[in-house]
Amino acid sequence: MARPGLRFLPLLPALVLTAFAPWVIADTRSSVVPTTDPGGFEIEGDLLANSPTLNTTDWVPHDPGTSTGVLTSGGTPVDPAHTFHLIDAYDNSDDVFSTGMTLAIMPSNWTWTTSLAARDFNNGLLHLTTDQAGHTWLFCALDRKSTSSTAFMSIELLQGTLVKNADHTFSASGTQQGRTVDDVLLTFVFDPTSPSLSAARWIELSPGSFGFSPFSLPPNAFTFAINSAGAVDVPFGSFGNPTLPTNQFVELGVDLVALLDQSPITFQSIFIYMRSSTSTSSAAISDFIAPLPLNVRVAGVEQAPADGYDLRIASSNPSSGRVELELRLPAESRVDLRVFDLAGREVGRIASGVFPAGRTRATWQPSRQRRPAGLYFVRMNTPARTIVRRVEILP
Ligand SMILES: [Ca+2]
Ligand SMILES: [Ca+2]
Ligand SMILES: [Ca+2]
Repeated sequence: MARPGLRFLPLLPALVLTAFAPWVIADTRSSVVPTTDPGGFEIEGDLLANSPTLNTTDWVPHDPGTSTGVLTSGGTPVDPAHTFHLIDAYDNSDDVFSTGMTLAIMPSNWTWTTSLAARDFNNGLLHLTTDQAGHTWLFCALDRKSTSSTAFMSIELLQGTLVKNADHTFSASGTQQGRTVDDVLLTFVFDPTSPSLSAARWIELSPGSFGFSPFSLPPNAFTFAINSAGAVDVPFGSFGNPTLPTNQFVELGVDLVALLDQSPITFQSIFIYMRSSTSTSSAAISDFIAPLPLNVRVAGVEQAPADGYDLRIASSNPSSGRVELELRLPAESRVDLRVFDLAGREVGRIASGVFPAGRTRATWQPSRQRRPAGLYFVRMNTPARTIVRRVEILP
C-alpha cells in the first residue's frame, strides 16, 4: 500500500570492513523523538503514552496526559497505514526457521517448520512517522520470552517482496535469491548489561559475490530502550500475560534518512527474526514473524535541497581512485571540506576557505597506502548547512 504522506530524505550512511565485524554502538539512549506524533514519540522502555514524560505519544494510551497511543489498548493500530501490530505464535505452535537455516542462506532457500523457538517472539509493533525536519522514522517494539541468553533481533528491510508460503518455503523477489543490493539489516543486541544497535547493507563485496557490510548509524539517527527497570504493562497481552517481566521488552527508533545515501530506494518488505549471534553469515536463525508487505518509497536527493546548498559526487561512485566533487552554494560562503573514515577519523582535508556562489569543483585523491579500499564520508561544512556524502573506494 502506498503512503503518499510519508517523505524520506536520505543522508549519510557508511559501509565497509568485513561481514563479521559490525559497527556497533552500545548504550541505552532513551529519548522523546520529536516526531509529528503529539508530543513526540517516547522511547524509554515501556508502551504507555504520557508516562513517564507527560504529553508524549507511545504505543498504547495511558492517562493522564494529552497524547495517546498509536495502538488502542486492545492492540489495534489507530492508523493502519502507518502502524502495524504483528502477532507471532509462541510455544509449540510457533512458525520457526528449519534447523540449519542461517543468515548466509538466501531467502529463496529458507524453509520453516512449526515448533518451539529457541528464542521466542510474540509481538512486533511497527510505526512509521515523520520528524519535524521531514525525516521518516521507523519505530519498532519487540518482546522476548526468555531472558536466559542474549537475543539478537533482526529487522531486515527488503526492496523485494518476501512471502511465507504454506508449504514451508518462502518466495522472495529480490535480485540475489531474495536480497537486493542496498537492502538494510538492523540488529538489536538484547544484552541487558550492554544493549546495542547495529546496521548492515547488502552489497556486492567483489564481482559476483554478495554479503552484508556493516555501516555506522549516525549518532542522532537512532534511539532504543529496554525495560531493564522492571515489568511493563502490555494491555493486549504478551505471551499470554498482561505484563512483560524485566528485560523482555525493547523499543527502538531509527531515522531512515540516515540509513540511505543519495539513491532513491523502495522497500517492499520488512522481516523480523531472531538469530544466534551478530554474525551476518554464520548466525543460525530461529523464530521469525511473518514478513510484512510494505511499499515505502525513500526518495533520493539528487535534486538539490531547497536552500541551494549541495555536495555531489561528480565522478563514478564507487571509485577506483580520484574522487571528483561538486559544491553548490547559493551565496558566497565559508566552506570546509573533509573526508572521514567509518570510525569517524579524519583522513583528508580537501578544501577550506571562502567559495563563490554557484558551482565549484574539488578533488579528493586518496593515497593508496594510507587509504585502503572501503567506505568514506565527504563532509561539506558551511555556516548554514552540513552535507555528508558517501564515497566507496574500490580495491
Ligand atoms: Ca515507549
Ligand atoms: Ca514465529
Ligand atoms: Ca514466536
